[in-house]
Amino acid sequence: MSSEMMKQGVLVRGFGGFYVAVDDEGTEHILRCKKKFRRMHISPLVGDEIVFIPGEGEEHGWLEDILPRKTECLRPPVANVSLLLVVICPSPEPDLLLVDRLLVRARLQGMKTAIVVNKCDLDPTLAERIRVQYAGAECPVLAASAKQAQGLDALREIMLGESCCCLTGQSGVGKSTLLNALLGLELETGDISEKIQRGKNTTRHAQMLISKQPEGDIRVLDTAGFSLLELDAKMEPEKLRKCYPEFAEHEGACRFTPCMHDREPGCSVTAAAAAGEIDPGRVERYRQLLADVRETWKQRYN
Ligand SMILES: Nc1nc2c(ncn2[C@@H]2O[C@H](COP(=O)(O)OP(=O)(O)O)[C@@H](O)[C@H]2O)c(=O)[nH]1
Ligand SMILES: [Mg+2]
Ligand SMILES: [Zn+2]
Repeated sequence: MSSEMMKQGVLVRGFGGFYVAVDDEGTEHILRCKKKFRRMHISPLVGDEIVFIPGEGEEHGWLEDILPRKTECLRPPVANVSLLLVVICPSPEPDLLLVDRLLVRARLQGMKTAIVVNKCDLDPTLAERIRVQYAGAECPVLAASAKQAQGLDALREIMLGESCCCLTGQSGVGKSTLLNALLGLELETGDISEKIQRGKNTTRHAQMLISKQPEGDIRVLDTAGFSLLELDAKMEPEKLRKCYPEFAEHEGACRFTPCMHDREPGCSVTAAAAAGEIDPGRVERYRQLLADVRETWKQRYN
């Protein structure tokens, strides 16, 4: 095959052993996968930037190459997620331990993060309270109401130009409603799925949606599968504190070095939390996660 026939694109979904790629013009191509990938134990993932040869007529094309991945997740299987949007809302009540777990996971994988406080029509004060708590966390907090179409422009703005965004969070916080409002889609939302599936996640396979906006493309996954994931079983307890930007300036300032900022005497993080310089809730939940990570780390050798 000559190289002039090669095109670049992004994998948006897979089905029955085939893959669907979208090229720069927004055209979809159905592709077969070369055997070499199986030999190399590489599975193409939704989100992969690829090189392919388009099919002709009824013939499907060929997936030729996968470009290096910036990020990679296995559950759900997706590549190149660059921005994780953690959605919370007044009801169901925010689970901040879950939020922090997701932020840690995203950081470990090299993703940027933001918190979206949806349903601000129900409680206009929640977003500001969350903003205060996450002030040092390098995680912008955006207020939105999918129902009343509030805050959507700011949300679109941070999603623009990302190689792939993913909305995550508890069931019922309004992820599907938000995506519908943001991108003019018609994804199934709680009202329907609760009747049919008794509130279960309706989205099983990750699929990338590409929305043409006047300012560029927004690429987003339609899956909620990032929710409720455990921290990586291989995570060293020492790594956890590095996922908290609030702690950075305290590294080396504690009596013990290294300090896990747990219950050690003379801990600078403990002092900063007591003085209200770091949100005490964030520190408390960090310690809960640290206990989890330590436990998992220990059990790994049993
Ligand atoms: N009041 C209010 N309700 C909302 C808003 N966004 C979503 N909902 C409702 O919250 C419920 C769950 O929404 P859904 O999008 O299915 O949540 P998901 O499970 O996170 O995808 C539905 O009944 C929505 O109508 C909002 O901004 N304000
Ligand atoms: Mg949903
Ligand atoms: Zn310390």
